[in-house]
Parts: sequence; structure tokens; C-alpha cells
Amino acid sequence: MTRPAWVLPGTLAALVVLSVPVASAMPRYRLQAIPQLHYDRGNALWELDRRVMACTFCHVNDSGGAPWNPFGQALQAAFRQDAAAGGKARFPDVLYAVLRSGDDADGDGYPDALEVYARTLPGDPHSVPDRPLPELRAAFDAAGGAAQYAPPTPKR
Ligand SMILES: [Ca+2]
Repeated sequence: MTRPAWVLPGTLAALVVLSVPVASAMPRYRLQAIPQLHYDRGNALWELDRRVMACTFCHVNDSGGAPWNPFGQALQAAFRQDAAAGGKARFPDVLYAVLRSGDDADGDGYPDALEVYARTLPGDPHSVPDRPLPELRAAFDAAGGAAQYAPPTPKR
């Protein structure tokens, strides 16, 4: 007996999805941040792969939740500031504002946006880019600077 042609690809796809560690849905902010920061590029299964952006990007613990690291706290502060001013900023706008500010939340000498570009953790001073700041900044600027992390235009 021969199998219908669709059985094998379908089974393989299911196996691939099931073999991704912690294949549960990711929190909403992370689902928004990953494409905005281009961490999804070249990874068709990014929505199922928590390794694409570690919880420790914003949180202290690997499993997320409280407390937040200095970068997570910077995002929270920006939300509070916006709310106090009567704003209703969306998460992508807040993320962009924090990155555009040029601040270095973890104080490791690399501004947050450059850490995003280098794929290191902006809230962990032990996670630093492997090249000198001037060299990294030149590459970052050539790639479009902070503007490359502008929020996506909302779909209509
Ligand atoms: Ca860092």
C-alpha cells in the first residue's frame, strides 16, 4: 500500500514543530519585539523558538516575570512617563523611543540599540558585543542606525 504524497511532508513538519524546545506561544511583547528588531530574519520558525530572544533580554530570570533587568526597567519607565503625560503609547513605540534615546541601560559601555544590533543583552552588563564600540557603531550606522528599529506601520 502506498501512502498519499501529502502524508510524509505533513508528518515531517509536525515533527519539526514538536522538536523545537518550549514550543508554546510567546508573550505578546516578545512577538512584537522580535520582528521589529529583525531577530526573525532567516528563521521561519521564530514564533515557536524562545531562543530567538531570551527572556533575559528584559527580565532577570530565564523564565521571565519579575524582576526586570535594567533594560526592562527602562521600558517600564518609558511606559510610565508616557502614561503620566496622558499618552497611550504602544509597545513598539516605547521600544523604539528607548533605543533611539542612545541610553545604555546596563552601563556596560554599549548603548542599548548597539547591543540589539550586536545581538547581546542590553540589560545584562556581562553580555557585551565582541567588537570595539567605534567599529560596532560604524557598522550600526551603515545599517541604518536606530531608525532600522522603527515600529512597523500598523496594518489597515
Ligand atoms: Ca549588555
